[in-house]
Amino acid sequence: MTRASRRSKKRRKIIKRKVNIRGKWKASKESQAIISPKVVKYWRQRYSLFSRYDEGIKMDEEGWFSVTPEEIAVRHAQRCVAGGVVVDCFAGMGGNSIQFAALGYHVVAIDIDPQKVEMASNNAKIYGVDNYIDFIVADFLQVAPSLKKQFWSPQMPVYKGNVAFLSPPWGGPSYKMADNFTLDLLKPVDGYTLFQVAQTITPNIIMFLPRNVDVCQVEELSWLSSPPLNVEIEENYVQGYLKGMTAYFGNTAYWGVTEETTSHNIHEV
Ligand code: MGP
Ligand code: SAH
Repeated sequence: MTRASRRSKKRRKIIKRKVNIRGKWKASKESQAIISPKVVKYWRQRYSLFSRYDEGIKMDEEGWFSVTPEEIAVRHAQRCVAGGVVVDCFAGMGGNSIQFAALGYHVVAIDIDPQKVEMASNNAKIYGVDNYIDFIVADFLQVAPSLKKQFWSPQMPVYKGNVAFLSPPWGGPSYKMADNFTLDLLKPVDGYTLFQVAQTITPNIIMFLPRNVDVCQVEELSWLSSPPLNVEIEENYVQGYLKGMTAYFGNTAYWGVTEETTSHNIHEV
């Protein structure tokens, strides 16, 4: 190879590299173009929301700010009770349903918005778990009473492994304006009503709640049952940032109710 042809080969390589870099830059600009300013902050965290984001994950605006970060969703799934059915009562983009299914649970995923259910179903396919999830477009409050009959084995009507997972709307990103987020601020109904409705399905309830939630009120939910349910509350961090709090009730709680201060029941994850 002559000196001149070596130089021209090197030049071609450099030009190719420049083109590739430009291509990448263009692609990221294009994806930003469809991201509204309201959700850019969440888009920047996309891989902590869905590690397989680049494979075709679909999200809408509410989905961006509401989806449970993958690491936390994995944690929720690990805390379910072996062998049961999980009802994801507010399924959204499927962040939680996917991780429940990935751990082998059969999932009933409910959302009131048909477009969200379509996106969640698409997202579940990307993770290869759509066969383990029954998607339902419905108002959870309306369908809850019928769920037990429909999905529970008639031989084991109060099967101990079933879990109701609640990650309801918190009223948008402005939830953090409250110093103390009280349960009446949850949507579409207050936390007490929601908990009562979930209890018609199972006492094993997991609730994903804002980081500023009133933990005393959360503990009080366990007293809506007689005898009171076990309850445990944990703080959920992603890369050192507190993202939310999870309350585990019934068989999903490792610790029982203490009569001491609430902080005894709270731990970091
Ligand atoms: P955030 O506080 O809006 O974001 O939501 P972030 O990045 O912590 O911003 P910062 O500026 O406050 O530090 C944190 C997480 O809470 C989100 O990733 C969602 O998992 C969850 N989340 C937020 N909202 C508004 C909702 C909601 O309405 N419902 C549910 N189920 N989860 C929510
Ligand atoms: N955990 C989900 C996020 C849930 S956000 C995820 O990881 O993707 C809350 C969801 O509740 C929204 O998608 C909203 O459409 C849904 N929702 C609101 N009211 C509802 C109702 N009455 N019944 C069922 N779903 C409802």
